[in-house]
Amino acid sequence: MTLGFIAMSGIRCQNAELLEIGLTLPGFLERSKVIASLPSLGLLTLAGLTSADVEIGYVEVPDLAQVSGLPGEFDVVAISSFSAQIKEAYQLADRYRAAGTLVLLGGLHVSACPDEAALHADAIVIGEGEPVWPELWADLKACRLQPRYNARGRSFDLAEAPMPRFDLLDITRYNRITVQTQRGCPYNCDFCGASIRLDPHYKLKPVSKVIDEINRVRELWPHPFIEFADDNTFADRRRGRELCRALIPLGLRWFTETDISVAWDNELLRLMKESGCAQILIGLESPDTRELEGVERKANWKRRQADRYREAIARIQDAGVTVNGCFVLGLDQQDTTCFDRVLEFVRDTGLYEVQITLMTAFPNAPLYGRLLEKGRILEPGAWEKCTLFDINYQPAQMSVSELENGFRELGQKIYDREFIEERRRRFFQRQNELRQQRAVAEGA
Ligand code: B12
Repeated sequence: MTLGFIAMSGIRCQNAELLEIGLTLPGFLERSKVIASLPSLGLLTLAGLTSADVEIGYVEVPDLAQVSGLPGEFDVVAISSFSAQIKEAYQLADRYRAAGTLVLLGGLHVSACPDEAALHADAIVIGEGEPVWPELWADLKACRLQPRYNARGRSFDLAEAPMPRFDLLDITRYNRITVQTQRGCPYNCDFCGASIRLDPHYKLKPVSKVIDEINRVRELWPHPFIEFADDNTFADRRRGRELCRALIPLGLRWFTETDISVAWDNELLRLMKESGCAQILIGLESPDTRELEGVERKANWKRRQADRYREAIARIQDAGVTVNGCFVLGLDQQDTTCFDRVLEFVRDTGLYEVQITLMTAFPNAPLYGRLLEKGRILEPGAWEKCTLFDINYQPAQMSVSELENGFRELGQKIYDREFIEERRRRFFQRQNELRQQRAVAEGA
């Protein structure tokens, strides 16, 4: 039997003007170029759980419009899903089913909208794939495939994680490879549509397993750049230190997403730098305490951190780790003055990298239900707008065009080449100063 893992890859943006600007603004472009070529770790992971008698292929489809017919012939296909590309995934699923191929659908969007997805698949998986994949395949082989496999409530223990099939990739096509060290997040942000929506637990993969996975990547690519496909790598700082210690001998360069609390752990910062951390991405969301009210739903955690954002960024960057500060524009507490505040904050702090996105109502996030109830979702079901660069809801204190224009203008300022270079220069100058100070102190 042949099984094709089909990744709907690439980046998405419906707003033609932003897309156009994206092509000329280095900041937008650089990050897009870097991330657009990441493989689907979810599918490689399921491939690692698939029995050896199944012949496996892995295909990426960055743009379905460029594919006439099918991107590969298989008996069964497993297609992954994010909201932004789900309509393409459904089209492809329909094409495969018309050709007599069995279609399996899973992933974040399918888990959020199972009834919709079921119309395009022979079987769907809700939640994490691992807990139900072996059972699904046993049923499939015995010709008793069920229409739904629900993994909710069957939290997968990452100590049991299979080795992702990195060997299925043409490794020369990628500038980074993803490895996952944890799933979930101890916090619950209103707009978050990431892995916490598959399984609510914050869970960690044993460090030895992470290292085995990286070593597997290194067999294919001796000096890889690793992007951890995590939601909050260092929420557990003790284990974070353990992870970094184990990474040091590998001589890697790596990137991850985490929260601001790393700033207060000097030992962790030192180990991050020593183990090759090139950058951490932190969801700051807004520089303004008032605007962060209620964003984190469990304990208003983000609002409570904001007063110390400036000091925290300085501490992390002083440790030699660059910060990619992420801001969400269009929060309910924001009015048209929010754009200037973000710009000023970026200027003051000298954030090395900045990512601005529009608040987005993903179908699996609490925000979506809240806005739908209030009639603020502009076009229910327009999942193609779930790109972080398109507006799919009525902002509370701005018009849609005010938000769109403010966002575009802020992007033009933040991604202005000179401004980027100025921030980078400032980072390296400060590193030099600190090096000199250390040399003086050591000499004394
Ligand atoms: C790596 C990544 C990418 C890569 C994806 C590469 C690829 N082809 O998969 C790239 C850079 C291309 C990318 C692009 C985009 N991304 Co992205 N990305 C991520 C990131 C950082 C990690 C995802 C990951 O690898 N998770 C680990 C794997 C193991 O989990 P998983 O994919 O969910 O798979 C598990 C289950 O879902 C399930 N499963 C998945 N697929 C299938 C299929 C079947 C058949 C079955 C049975 C099970 C199953 O089993 C897996 C194991 O349990 C997350 C943020 C995060 N920290 O999670 C954002 C994230 C997924 N991205 C997001 C977004 C918005 C985008 C873009 C729209 C951005 C843009 N404007 O272009 C595009 C969409 C592109 C597209 N083609 O759809 C959102 C999605 C929210 C949502 N609900 O849809 C996230 C959560 C980030 C965020 N800010 O909210 N992204």
